[in-house]
Amino acid sequence: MINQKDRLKLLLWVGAAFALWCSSPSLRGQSQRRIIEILADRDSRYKMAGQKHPEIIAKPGEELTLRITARKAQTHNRDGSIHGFMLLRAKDRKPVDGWDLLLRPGTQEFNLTAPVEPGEYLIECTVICSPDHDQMNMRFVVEP
Ligand SMILES: [Cu+2]
Repeated sequence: MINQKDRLKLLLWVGAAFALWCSSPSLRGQSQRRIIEILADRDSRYKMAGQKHPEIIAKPGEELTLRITARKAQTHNRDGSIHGFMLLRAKDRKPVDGWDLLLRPGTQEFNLTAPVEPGEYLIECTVICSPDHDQMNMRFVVEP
């Protein structure tokens, strides 16, 4: 026979185990988000390690974590952002919901979902960060 106190203890243990299970994707057998590291550099270019012409290739609706490090170019926005990071559909330049980021100096992480529609996309800087701002862009491809 378990008494009231033991029952409460048991309940707490079950609750704690459940909270742990909920907070850990790997325990649930789900795949972790893919982490993509990007440098938004002081020469008004996006850079990715090992890529001469950086591009991101994603699956439709893929869950991504973008870890973006921003270094100040020449100018910045009033709000302190030094580069932007906006995703547009290439064929009509329609912005993708949730992908209009403003970058502060240093490293920030953004959890984002890739568009579900396969095709070509563009990432562009939205902060006039230097005279070279216009060429601050990179490709983003959603594979079918
Ligand atoms: Cu920029």
